[in-house]
Amino acid sequence: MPSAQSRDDPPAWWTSAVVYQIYPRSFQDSDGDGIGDLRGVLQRIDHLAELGVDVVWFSPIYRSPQDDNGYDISDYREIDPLFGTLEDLDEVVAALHARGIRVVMDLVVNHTSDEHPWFLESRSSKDSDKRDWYWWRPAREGMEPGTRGAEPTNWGSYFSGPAWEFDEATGEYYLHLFSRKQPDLNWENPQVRAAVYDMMRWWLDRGIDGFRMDVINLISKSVGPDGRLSDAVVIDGRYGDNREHTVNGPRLHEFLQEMHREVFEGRRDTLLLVGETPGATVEDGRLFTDPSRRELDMIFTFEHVHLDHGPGGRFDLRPLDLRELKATMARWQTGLADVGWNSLYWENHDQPRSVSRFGADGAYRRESATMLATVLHLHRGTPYVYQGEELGMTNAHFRRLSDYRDIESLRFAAEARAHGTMTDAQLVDALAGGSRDNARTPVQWDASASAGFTSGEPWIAVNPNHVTVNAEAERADEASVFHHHRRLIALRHDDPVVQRGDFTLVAADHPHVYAFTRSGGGPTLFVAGNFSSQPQTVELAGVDADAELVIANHPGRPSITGGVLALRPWEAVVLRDARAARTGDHGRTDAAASGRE
Ligand code: ISL
Repeated sequence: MPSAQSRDDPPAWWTSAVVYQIYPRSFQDSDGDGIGDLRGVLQRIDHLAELGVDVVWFSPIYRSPQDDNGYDISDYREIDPLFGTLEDLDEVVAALHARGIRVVMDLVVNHTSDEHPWFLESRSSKDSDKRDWYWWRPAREGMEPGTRGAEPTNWGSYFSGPAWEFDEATGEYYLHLFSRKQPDLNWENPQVRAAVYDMMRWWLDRGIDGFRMDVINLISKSVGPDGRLSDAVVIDGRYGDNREHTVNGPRLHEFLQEMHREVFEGRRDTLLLVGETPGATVEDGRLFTDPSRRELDMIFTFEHVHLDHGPGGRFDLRPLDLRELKATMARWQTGLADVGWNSLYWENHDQPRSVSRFGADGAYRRESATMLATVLHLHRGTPYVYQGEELGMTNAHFRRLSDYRDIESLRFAAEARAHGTMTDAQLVDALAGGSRDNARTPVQWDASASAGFTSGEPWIAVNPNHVTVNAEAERADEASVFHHHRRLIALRHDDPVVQRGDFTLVAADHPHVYAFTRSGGGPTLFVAGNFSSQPQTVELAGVDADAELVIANHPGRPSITGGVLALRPWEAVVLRDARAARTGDHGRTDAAASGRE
């Protein structure tokens, strides 16, 4: 059976771990200002402990003007007063550690806020000793500085519009791949790298257990050539595609290996290092996560969450072809089977809610959310549960542009209106499908006025379906999305086949059923999920009619006749090889498995 590291290494602790992502702004408010905070997290630690997660990843809580909800940092060593204080964080870390839960911080070092002292000094003068800490360039030759088209390159920003901002004071432009308030750091400058590494060591010395590295594969750039003009709205047809010059640049692996030497040497075994790498391929994933290269433990791929993107990207969603999803996931499973490691996710603070996007968030919300979770958690890799995913929280279904808060969505709407590329009705539909705000509505704790999230006015509307979709109701129902996640997490902790068994896709061409096996290190597991509202059948060679039912999301046993499994709408099952069940290796009952004792 292949290992996550070289074959004779003991498995790393995170090969059997599950990570829970907290987007603090929307998790739990404790002081009534309508924004989640660290003391609010303290109120919900029992929820995390009952779920059984091993790690909590906090989206940024550092001091920030909040232009991009904290992904624009103005002081890496201070907590923004919105979220509390360093002492509050110390208390949260201690409380989580006391429950055996590690803490990972979000590391945003491709860019800072334009209010960071480094940038304020850099922009103060062309002769500033920090001028070269960012990317400054004069206007395109022969063009009047500050006029449209005079930007140094034709690059577009991920948040619509140009990727260069003109600075009147020094008559030059600075690069920002994201918002104009998020200037890109110049990683070519060794002083920048040294300052980042020093900050990272400071956080590790404070007792955190690792980093989720924001767009870390953008830090090495070739700033000069124009990008291809494309009709992709996300890069905007009026601006060039910067990605060929900014994704996985020439010195990226050099920088990551230097970071490893400067920051992680001697601390490795206890840490979790996960890179967010938009545009990374399986081949890149092998380079990033091969332990012998000492770069990262795992990365977030985007290939599977871009399959339903039309030419217009996230705001142009198309129906997903399950066969493409299966092929993509399988490619990553096999590509990292013998070296490196996968992260596993359906959603996060940047993605729509998976039960709305890939499932059916109406009549079959519970079934489709539990089916999606089963399929994801039974893959080989480290699963990430995004806050509310364990409750089957759905998209916001906002119908007014004024309900949106996310800069990416608001900038897209402003550009679309300015250029008349969409009517407001088309915009509302585009945002309702793809906006990041879908995942940023407050966590729904109970059926009370603001879902138990705040006693004040929430910064973004609470989903009205919180009256039925909430943690309190989920906890009371053994067959709920919450308890199903709890059982999946427990299964990962208990079963070495789940942790590290080989993945083999089955029935790859089936348009509605996602089926695979996991084998090696224990009895083979058969996994199948019905991605449709209609009954389906699938042939599972080798599965016996009396196979042990390990986990299910429908009552009773599924019908298995002659190796053919019949699945009810959105049904998911995990079956364990019958031979093992006959020898009594695993005493779980069917009823316990499906939570219908
Ligand atoms: O999800 C995306 C691509 O499909 C983008 O919306 C997202 O901006 C990109 O994945 C990078 O995300 C990270 O960096 C951004 C920040 O806005 C995101 O929240 C963060 O996850 C800039 O820091």
